[in-house]
Amino acid sequence: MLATALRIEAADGCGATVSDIDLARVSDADVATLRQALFDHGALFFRGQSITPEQHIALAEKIAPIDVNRFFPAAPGYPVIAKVEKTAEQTTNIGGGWHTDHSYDIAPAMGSVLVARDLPPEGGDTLFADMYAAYDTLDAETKAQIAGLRAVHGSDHVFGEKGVYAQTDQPELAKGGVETPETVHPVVIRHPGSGKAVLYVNPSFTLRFEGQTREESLPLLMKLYAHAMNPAHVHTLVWEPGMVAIWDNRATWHFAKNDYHGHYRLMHRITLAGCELEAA
Ligand SMILES: O=C(O)CCC(=O)C(=O)O
Ligand SMILES: [Fe+2]
Repeated sequence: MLATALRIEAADGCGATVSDIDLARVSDADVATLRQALFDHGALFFRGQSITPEQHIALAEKIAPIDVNRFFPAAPGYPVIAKVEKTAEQTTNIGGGWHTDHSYDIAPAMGSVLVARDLPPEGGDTLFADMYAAYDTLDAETKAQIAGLRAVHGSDHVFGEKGVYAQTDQPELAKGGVETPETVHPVVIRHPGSGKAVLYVNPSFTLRFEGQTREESLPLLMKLYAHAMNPAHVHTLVWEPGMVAIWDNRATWHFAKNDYHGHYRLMHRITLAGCELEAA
């Protein structure tokens, strides 16, 4: 099949908008273009889509093998689709802090394909931060300080029996008993798809630098986090019904805003499998 003439335009702050494409029917050539654009831009946003759960699965499988998230409840009838849901009664949302998914895994998920199924009348935007830019714009001294460092990541403090979600009204996310070992990754990774250096620590799952306590690690971690949150490198994605976003977990962070209390929001997420990460 021939590639369609899809258009890719850099979005403000982070990511790119893709138009002139129907995600219900993508050719192999389109997928190759999209995969490279994803690695280069970190996130891709598609307006005006209307894909079924079956088409969502088919699209994800063309990009990468599916990695079923062990903490999220599945969409009824679709074990590989995770429900990212907040009811009108709940006060806590999923992903309501800066993070990148699965950094606690030995081979962290490459990315996600998220579909907007049911949106609140307003609010519920998702922010994306560009971790290539976060690394590139660090001063030379900080770059030298983090070169060769590795960091420990974990999930028990978030998804464990005594973790964050267990104490909220999203308790089904806390799968007590699924003990997850800590994982170590380089602080600056070489992105496996683009070859570029990326800052790979995040406020939700990074615990400390290897060989240091959390207390010893915090001053530098906080400095890196504050730098990465620079609004110049952040895009605010305002969702529309049916809209699709695909992000790369190695090149971006994301943050789901929780500003629509009293309204329902449902997203369908398919997580894409990734690989072990190497130092830049
Ligand atoms: O609901 C969203 O916009 C994103 C939530 C999130 O963090 C995720 O699906 O990984
Ligand atoms: Fe997330």
